[in-house]
Amino acid sequence: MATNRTFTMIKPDGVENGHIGNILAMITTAGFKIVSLKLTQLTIADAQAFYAVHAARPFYGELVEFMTRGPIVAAILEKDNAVEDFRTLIGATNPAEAAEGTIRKAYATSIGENAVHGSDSDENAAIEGAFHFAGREQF
Ligand code: YYY
Ligand code: MG
Repeated sequence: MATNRTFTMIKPDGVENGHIGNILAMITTAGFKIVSLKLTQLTIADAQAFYAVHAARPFYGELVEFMTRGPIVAAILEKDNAVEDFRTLIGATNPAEAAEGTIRKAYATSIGENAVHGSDSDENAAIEGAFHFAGREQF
């Protein structure tokens, strides 16, 4: 995958609360092109693997439970400087610290239920995109 791509999920809270359309609109308005998109649901094994880097953290069990409780939207996005610009668009992990105009400021309800995921590096964007999408699903 090219390094002008990032990977995102609209998390179960964002889907449950009816924010899919508004969040995708914020993403495309900010200049990101959607190159892969689907509604899906993570199994426990999927969520454990996706967040394996956090396995030793105290919130890991809750995170896995939360991420598997309902459908998510998975997407690969393309834009110059995609990873960094998307992290700016989503805002801080804790919505209490998220800047005005960010997706988490608008739609996150807590540090755990924070509406969206964004990859933290080009390398992880490629890994996370491939976790969710076959090559023929990446346009
Ligand atoms: O990349 P980002 O999602 O902003 O935060 P991470 O530090 O990678 O943590 C992943 C995920 O874990 C976060 O979105 C919510 C949850 N989490 C939590 O529930 N409590 C924390 N203190 C830190 C993270
Ligand atoms: Mg992270």
